[in-house]
Amino acid sequence: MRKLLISMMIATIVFGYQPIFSKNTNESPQATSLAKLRAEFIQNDYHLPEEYIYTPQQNRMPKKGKNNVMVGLFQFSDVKATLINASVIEKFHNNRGERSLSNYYDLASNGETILEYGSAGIKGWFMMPKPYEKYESLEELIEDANKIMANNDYDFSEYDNDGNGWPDLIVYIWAGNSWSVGGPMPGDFTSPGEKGNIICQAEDLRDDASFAVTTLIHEVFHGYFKCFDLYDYSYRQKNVGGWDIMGEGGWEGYSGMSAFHRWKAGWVEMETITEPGVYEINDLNTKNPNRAYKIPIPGTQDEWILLENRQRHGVDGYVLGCPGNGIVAYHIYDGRSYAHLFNTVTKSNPYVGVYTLDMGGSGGYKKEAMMGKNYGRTSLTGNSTPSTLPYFPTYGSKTIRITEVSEVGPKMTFRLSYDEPLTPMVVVSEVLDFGKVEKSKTSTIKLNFRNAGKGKLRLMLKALDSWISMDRSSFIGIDEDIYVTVDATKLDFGIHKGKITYGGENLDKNGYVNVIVKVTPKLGDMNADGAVDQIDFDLFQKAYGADSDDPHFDERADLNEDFVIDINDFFIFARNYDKNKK
Ligand SMILES: [Ca+2]
Ligand SMILES: [Ca+2]
Ligand SMILES: [Ca+2]
Ligand SMILES: [Zn+2]
Repeated sequence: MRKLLISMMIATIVFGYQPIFSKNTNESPQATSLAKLRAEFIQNDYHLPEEYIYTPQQNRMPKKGKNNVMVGLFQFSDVKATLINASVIEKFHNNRGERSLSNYYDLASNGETILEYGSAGIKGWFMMPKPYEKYESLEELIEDANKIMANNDYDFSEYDNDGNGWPDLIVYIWAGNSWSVGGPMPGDFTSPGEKGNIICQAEDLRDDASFAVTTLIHEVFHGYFKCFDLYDYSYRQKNVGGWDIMGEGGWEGYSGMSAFHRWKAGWVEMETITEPGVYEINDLNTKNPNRAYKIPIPGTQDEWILLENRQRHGVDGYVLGCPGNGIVAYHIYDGRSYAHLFNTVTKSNPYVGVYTLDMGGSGGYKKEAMMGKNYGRTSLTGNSTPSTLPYFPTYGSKTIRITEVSEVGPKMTFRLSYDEPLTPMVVVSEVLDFGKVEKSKTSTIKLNFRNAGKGKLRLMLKALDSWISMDRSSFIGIDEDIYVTVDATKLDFGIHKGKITYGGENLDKNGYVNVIVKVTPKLGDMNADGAVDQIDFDLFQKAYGADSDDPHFDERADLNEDFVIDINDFFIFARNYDKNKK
């Protein structure tokens, strides 16, 4: 056995074990593959090293009115463009009112911020001076591309708002498919460079997609408008669902923009309201006033409820747009500064910056989060699920009560009032995620219930699924921990979702906690035949060295679930190797 392990070890080293991460202080988080970033993040106890947290350079923000973006298209003698240049250029701008980068920002800003492309326009495909196989780094590609632009009548000062003599935003599109050609070809990439921001995108980002305008829009939002991702880099939860192009919804084609990000970009006013009364709220995709409200959560310094009225047209009609029409509520937490990792769950901070309150309880991309009388979803209170309760409750504070939400339309109304916390109010995480559990095992974790109201919580708990059990089914207290166990022996391989419901005499309605578990074979048993043996090793070896962007990536070999198959996975594999097999 020992000998076998040593030979396995040598095999892996010969494959080329690479350091997970090369630290480069000039690189932005987006400059690094997400998979690698995630690996670093998990190894560092769910924190990113300082050098990956960067501050936006506000003086390179586009101004109101017209702004020039410098765009170039490049191909190589050995990697030629497949699209004609006109089909790429029309993803930037076209006169037919069809989807384009310019059109998106025109709509999102209601005409306040216009993106144009300078007097030289968009040209290419320019032929790069060397074949692709001769390029070793992205920097080398960019340097040659810059020279080509300068030699083709691009006046860099036309693209310079901050007066440093360099374009504030450059977009370079590279012929080829970022998966199949390998080498330094970027997929999608944004970097706040020393002189200006640069976005590099492959003509064909993924195996089956031609040049995607929504990816370009997303990257420009990072690179030019200094907005951050709203999805959770640890992938533990969905935060905004389908309601913002910077969230996980972008992966599914939801390409609308929330009031939160339009406010960050300076295109919508956020009106703070605290007085009880009936308020009007207008379609976010209009120029009308009263499109977004901030309602501070009493008893907190930095938590608020954001209300907006979404209607599926304008940018909310792009591709899948937003999931539906109606008032959408978010829990905003300014306790995290708006920067990279603003919306990522960490061990020290389980609460994210922007979280869509999923009033329909549909989960996933939160397709039924919108409220309206027609949906029967007319109230959001301290006792609803989800609720207006703060993440960090202060004993005895008032709670926000949104009621009487009107019929859905471009002009909607709601009533704001406050509840005195005379009764107990449950604060509990909506998701209890067990991660991976081997099929032969059980796993137990703690679920914390806190009280934001007065008096003691009296709760009855019920697991709706036979594979979930709890150390007790009721309690009376203020702050209570329940130990929840999942029994993977009762389940098939794969992801399972279950529910724990809770209710009490003083609550408006029952609440629930979603339980998630991924049942796996014994770690290393890649073909799930009950043994970790030579067959598995052959499979493991094929995937070794891959990250999740790599076609050789095999999820079954990523034993520590960090989206990179490396020496750490190998250690787990070796530990589990079946000693009884040859
Ligand atoms: Ca500049
Ligand atoms: Ca096996
Ligand atoms: Ca791994
Ligand atoms: Zn992003």
